[in-house]
Amino acid sequence: MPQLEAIPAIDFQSETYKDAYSRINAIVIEGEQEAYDNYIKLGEMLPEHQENLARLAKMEMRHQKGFQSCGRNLAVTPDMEFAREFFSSLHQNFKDAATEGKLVTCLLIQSLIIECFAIAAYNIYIPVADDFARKITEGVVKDEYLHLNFGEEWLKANFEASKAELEEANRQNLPIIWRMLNQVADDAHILGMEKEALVEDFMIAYGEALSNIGFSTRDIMRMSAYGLTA
Ligand code: Y39
Ligand code: FE
Ligand code: FE
Ligand code: FE
Repeated sequence: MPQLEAIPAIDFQSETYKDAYSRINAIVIEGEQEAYDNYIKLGEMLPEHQENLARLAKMEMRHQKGFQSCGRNLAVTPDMEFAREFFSSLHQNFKDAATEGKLVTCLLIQSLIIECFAIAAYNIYIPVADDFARKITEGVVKDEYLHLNFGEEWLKANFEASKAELEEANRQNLPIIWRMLNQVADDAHILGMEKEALVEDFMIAYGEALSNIGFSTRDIMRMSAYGLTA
């Protein structure tokens, strides 16, 4: 159901809330760590952008510290083992692509898919967050648009040469995002975040990114729904 139709008071101290938060908070902390690692790796693959990519990596480190403080503020211990497992498929795919020198695939995984996932999750979280976490998340989401923009700009400038690899990387990795979303839907719901809203925000951000890079509306429809029912 649309999440604005009714916003019941959320008890941030209830055991139910804190249990769900221990997983979602861990996912975000792990995600920020992997984003840091991925931008460092991208800097090695793109020496002419290394300085800029190191700045993006540093932002991810700050995000991680911010979200760790959100967990502490609620006296929640993040379930990091769950989070590492949650990211393992994407993590492996990024690692394999980096080993094979597939820069375009690495950019699609981190700067498009993961950043759009973060943008959707953070935007949907802000209105239902506790006051402390809301302020932190508002600062973080601004940075995530910069990260998405880096990937868009590079891929746009190299569109013709990247197109085939982007399509293949989308085919391999987008279904993983839908699976990840399904895995956290129940916990997200407890935090006041509806799966439908997350899917919608992700689709909008990802579709806009593909459009900015140079894909046609027809391509975007085909690509962004890939694996949605998986
Ligand atoms: O670029 C970034 O900072 C991305 C790593 C962060 C990803 C966060 C993933 C959020 C998914 C949470 C799902 C909640 C429903
Ligand atoms: Fe609901
Ligand atoms: Fe981040
Ligand atoms: Fe980011």
